[in-house]
Amino acid sequence: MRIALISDPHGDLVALLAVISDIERQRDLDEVLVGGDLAQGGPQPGEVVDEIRRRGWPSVRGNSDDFLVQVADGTLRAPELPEGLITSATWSAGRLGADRIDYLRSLPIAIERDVDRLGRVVLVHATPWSNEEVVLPDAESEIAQRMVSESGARVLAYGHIHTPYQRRVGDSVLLSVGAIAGSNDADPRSAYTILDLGATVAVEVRRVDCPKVARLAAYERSGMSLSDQRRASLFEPGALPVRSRPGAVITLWP
Ligand SMILES: [Mn+2]
Repeated sequence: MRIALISDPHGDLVALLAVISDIERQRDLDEVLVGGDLAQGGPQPGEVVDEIRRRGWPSVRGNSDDFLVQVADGTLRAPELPEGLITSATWSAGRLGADRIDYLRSLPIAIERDVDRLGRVVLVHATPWSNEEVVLPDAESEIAQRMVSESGARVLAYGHIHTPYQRRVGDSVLLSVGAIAGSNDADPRSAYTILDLGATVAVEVRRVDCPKVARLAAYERSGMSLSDQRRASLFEPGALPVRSRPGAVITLWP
């Protein structure tokens, strides 16, 4: 079974479409699963949600999806949040409208698949117990163990941290799939992961170049305000080291 895992498009349709065109060049994919954080932050929140729904790709619900639902419902209880974030989420929620907000609300916390000869494969946004907690690649082994055991997964995949990596945890594999919009590691390109699952787990991280001019133009057309800092951060490397060689296929188990 071959599954592509994508995550965190954050309303960036240009980056999502660049990743989709790379996915369409892959052979023998059985399924594409989405790790959440679909809409908040980018210039085309509605279009990103529509693209994923139209393709029938199942998604989990990220923390920023919950955030948009709360903003739309008027139930947000977080007075300490920066005003700019509230303004941006209010703009996104307005662009989404009630039907897409209901779709975000309906998303599950986890997606599970049973794979022959391997066992359960689970995708969550951040951890099995929270779609917000941050588990970095070098997290203590106790945390990595808890991730795997709470999900009961042979392979536990997550998004949220915007950097792809993989590690073995006992008899299981823990991995983060990378982000479509904005990597937090030294490679600023979009990242996603392909799993080849059977008696072994083979992981391929793919990095995809996103057309700069089109991406910036989408921000400018949207009318959303984009600080100089945020504009630069779209294309600049992040602080974390790159953990996996793009394109390399790593067989992790058994
Ligand atoms: Mn997130």
